[in-house]
Amino acid sequence: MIPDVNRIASASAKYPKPSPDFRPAYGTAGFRCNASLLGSTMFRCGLLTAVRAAVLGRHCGLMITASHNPEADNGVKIVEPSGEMLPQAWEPLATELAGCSSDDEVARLIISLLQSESNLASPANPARDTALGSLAVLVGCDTRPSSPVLTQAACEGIQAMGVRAVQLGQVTTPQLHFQVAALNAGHLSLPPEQQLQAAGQGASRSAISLDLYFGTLLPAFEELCQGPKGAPSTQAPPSPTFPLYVDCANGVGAQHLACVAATLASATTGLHLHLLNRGGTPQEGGGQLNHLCGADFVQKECKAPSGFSSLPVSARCCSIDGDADRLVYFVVQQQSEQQSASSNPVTTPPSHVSLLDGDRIAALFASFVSDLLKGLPQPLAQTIKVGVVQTAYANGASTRYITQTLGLQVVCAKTGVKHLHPEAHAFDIGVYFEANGHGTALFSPSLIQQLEQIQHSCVAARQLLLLSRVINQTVGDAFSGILAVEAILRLKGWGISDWQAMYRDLPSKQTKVSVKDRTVIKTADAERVAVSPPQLQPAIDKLVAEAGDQARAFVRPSGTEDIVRVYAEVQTAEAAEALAAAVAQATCSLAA
Ligand code: 16G
Ligand code: MG
Repeated sequence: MIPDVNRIASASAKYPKPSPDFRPAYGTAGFRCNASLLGSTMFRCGLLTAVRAAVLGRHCGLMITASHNPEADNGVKIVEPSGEMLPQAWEPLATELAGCSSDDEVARLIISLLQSESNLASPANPARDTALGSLAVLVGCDTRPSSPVLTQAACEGIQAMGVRAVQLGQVTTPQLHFQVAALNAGHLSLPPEQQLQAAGQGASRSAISLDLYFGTLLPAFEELCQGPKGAPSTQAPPSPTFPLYVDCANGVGAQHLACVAATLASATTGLHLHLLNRGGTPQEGGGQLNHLCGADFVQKECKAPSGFSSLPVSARCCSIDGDADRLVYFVVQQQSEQQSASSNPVTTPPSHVSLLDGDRIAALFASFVSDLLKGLPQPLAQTIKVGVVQTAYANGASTRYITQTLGLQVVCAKTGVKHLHPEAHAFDIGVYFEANGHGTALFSPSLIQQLEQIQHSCVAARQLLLLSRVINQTVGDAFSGILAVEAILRLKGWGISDWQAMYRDLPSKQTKVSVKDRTVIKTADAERVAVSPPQLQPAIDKLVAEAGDQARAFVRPSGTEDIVRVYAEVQTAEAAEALAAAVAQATCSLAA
């Protein structure tokens, strides 16, 4: 089962590092940098993912994307058989492998890893007897021009290990996670080898269809929207059609949403998706990936994405990111509200938006789950543990709403999906979201089993089950998020303004500062307290105390950029600006 060291070394020779000192780190979002530097990293990630598959005796995944970053960047993330992220214990191994100086070093590290990890495996571990050729790594990519070449590099790494590389072509990150989990659960099967070779020739052709993915989400959405059978007519939707304007970030989400838009519009749900920023080639008039659009732009700038300034008044809008694993909703403020003087669309600055961010999506999900729990029989309802996982960036008003109004537990985790996701597993229903729109909800297998037993006699149990199918539980998924939000708003009989009225965000300000070495800043308590340099937290505490009631501020070194991020939240926008500026200044002088 141990592959040939020479075969690995000679395959590696085709993908030299861009320079001897190139040592990228597998960080919060995997490897990510300018695409032209990534050939060796991608090949080596292919090797490592194949090792991971071999050690576990199960199929894994590899997603080639740089999400919301500029089009010239690219990146890669490794996906576990369960559809979850690579365990943190393996991240330093990925970093070490990407930094190896020679092809021999790469091959030796891979073989020693395979041997040591396989030895660690228990006698019952299926990996011991699994032939490498029966294992697969599913490879997906987004729409970046660099994706085909990098996909090829990753596939050659996988194949050098004797594992099958299965190209899914252009898929969203959550679709890739879903497919990997479904394959391992036996809900999908691998195509024959000849079909794989044919699919490999065209990067946009998927070797495994997405029928199961859409066939899980869409019927559950449709049934959920219908509401409890025999519901009073007051709960019926106020209008037969529900227009939703979707900013697709000129990314991979556009093509997949376009495939299901007709089904959604014609189904009983009447959800009419108007897809904007759909990408495509410049000749077709397609906009550039993530440029002046996408969830990151809208959330950070609080501005309407390109093409959204002249929509119908109060149009319901949402924005996804370049790989469709993030979602925020928004309403464009009218030009009159912004006292815009110019009527020239070229010079008119983007309109401001009222944002409904990840915190608010989490609050909506949690509120719906709370409603349904009331419809479950006792003692089941009492035993179900429901919680919400947030980060320090969650607006204090959302945390207060979830704890005080909904009476649910809130846990604060460190920034990054890999930190929130495991915390959500501690609950029977664990909703997690970052303010930036990354998030999902997890349902424990034992709860699912109990709900299945009573679903025919209990409407609330059936609805919770449907919610668990609409939501992609492997990772945050913008499509799932759209379907869940739309179904919940409909069932609650709510418009955007009702959703906004749940709570009022405290004004907040985010800023960033550059310091010589950001690693001198160490944090504790889910990044809410700076423990180093020692004078920093007392300085922040003093500034926060002076800023008044409900003030809060923290700093943390970014996991994706060479900067320190600063967050401040107070009762007025001016005070938030001032507090953020003062904390930034203290950080600069104390972390110099
Ligand atoms: C990555 C993370 C995101 C996090 C962000 C923080 C994933 C899939 N993505 O984009 O969750 O919010 O990094 O970036 O985990 P920062 O460390 O630069 O603030
Ligand atoms: Mg993303």
